[in-house]
Amino acid sequence: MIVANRLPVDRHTLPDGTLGWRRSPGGLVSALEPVLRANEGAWIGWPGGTDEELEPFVEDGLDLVPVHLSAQEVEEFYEGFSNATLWPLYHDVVAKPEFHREWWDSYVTVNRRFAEKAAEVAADGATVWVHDYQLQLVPQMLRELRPDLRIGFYLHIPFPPTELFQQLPWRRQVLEGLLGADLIGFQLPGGAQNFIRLVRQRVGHKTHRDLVYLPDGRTVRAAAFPISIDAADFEELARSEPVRARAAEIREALGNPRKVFLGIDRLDYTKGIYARLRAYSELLEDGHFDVEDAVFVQVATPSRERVEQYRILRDEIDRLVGRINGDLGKIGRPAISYMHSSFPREEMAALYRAADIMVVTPLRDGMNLVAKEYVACRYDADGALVLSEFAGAAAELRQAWLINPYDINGMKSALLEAYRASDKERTRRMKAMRRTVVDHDVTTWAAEFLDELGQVRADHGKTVRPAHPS
Ligand code: GDG
Repeated sequence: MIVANRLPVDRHTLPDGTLGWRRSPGGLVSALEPVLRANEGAWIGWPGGTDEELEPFVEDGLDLVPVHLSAQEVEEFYEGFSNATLWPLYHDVVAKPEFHREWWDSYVTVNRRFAEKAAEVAADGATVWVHDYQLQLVPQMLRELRPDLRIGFYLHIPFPPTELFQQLPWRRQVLEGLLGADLIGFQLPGGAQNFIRLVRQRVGHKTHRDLVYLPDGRTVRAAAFPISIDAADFEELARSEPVRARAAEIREALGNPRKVFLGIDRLDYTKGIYARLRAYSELLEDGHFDVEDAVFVQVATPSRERVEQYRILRDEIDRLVGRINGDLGKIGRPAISYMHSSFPREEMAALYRAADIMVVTPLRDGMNLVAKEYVACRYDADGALVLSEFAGAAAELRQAWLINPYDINGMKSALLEAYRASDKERTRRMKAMRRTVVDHDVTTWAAEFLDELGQVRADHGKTVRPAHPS
């Protein structure tokens, strides 16, 4: 069973005007879908919206179990504690986290609702995989209700260093919440180490390497499982005739410049969009190339638009792009081609195909799937990736042009190097990165986590108790 903040489907209006469901795009859904089907599993999550309280339903053969959120809970649990407290705190405090006691209360209430729903639906001895920062209390709450379950937890975002995590007024409760799991997965070994250290310091449990020994005899393992993408699926899409034609059309529409730079991000302050565009505009100002030679295509997918920090960011980027284009653009030749919208997957693949240089410069990012998707789409082993050292992906994609996103001059040099790189150099780097992405795709990721989850209970856990009383 999967427990995640959102269900893997979105509401949409059918041609006859009635409401239906559409599978939300994304690697996580594709990776977990076959596992769920093979095990007759269910997916528990919020269906979006606050109006109706839905009953469990089946969509395209998947058992979906909705958890209802009220408008106030969306504000306090989701936009508040999840996205304005935990999100900035876990991303190096790049924005100031807000701490409000009523947001925390709502986080506890909603986590309990998810746990109760999971306890109600899970079969005896089932494996439950809980996802991400919105649901960190669920493992412990669920274990109390259903000690027979095997519980895994995966954090998609970074787990912060102890110095930052300590700011959280409810730090102990969060650590104890997570410790309800048998296995806790992080993107990088550093996150797992931060967690183990905190558990030792703050909760006082004994630890050894990646294991935590609890007083009740249970053992919890914390380890890294870097997430990936469905690489074959992306490559197939990129190779398809319509996507190739669309990629050519995009370059044509941009005026067939020599080089196309590309950024694709949720419009989020962790993604480093502002500094990236500034660095690029300075290269134009310095005269390294001009708007006839190159264009920067920036797609900023609308995100969390009701959270204040995100509204401020949107205005800042709007102003910056306006200023750069006003200062440096020519008729029919903007310096930056900026879109604040989201696109279908086919269009994303066409953009990846159309781009010579992919620019991924987050200030902090758990993994960054966009970097891996770009690599997967470059089946001709051409194209350059400029990648922040502070994205989890940098641990695997060592052959990218790695940059420190706080160092504007360093970023400018890397962009220029990527712009000027020889065919041979680009191919050498891209080939190596493609091997990494193809060898370790999202299916391997899910299989490794679930295998390990099986092992932990067998090796270190208490004997699984008999079926829970029904
Ligand atoms: C979190 C962590 C971690 C984006 N715009 C459109 C669109 N996307 C897709 C991309 C990619 C996904 O959204 C974004 O994933 P990222 O990894 O880049 O970033 P987050 O959303 O912050 O994800 C991150 C991830 O979880 C997984 O664990 O890597 O570090 O922050 O797949 O392609 N897809 C479509 N239209 C768009 O306009 N169809």
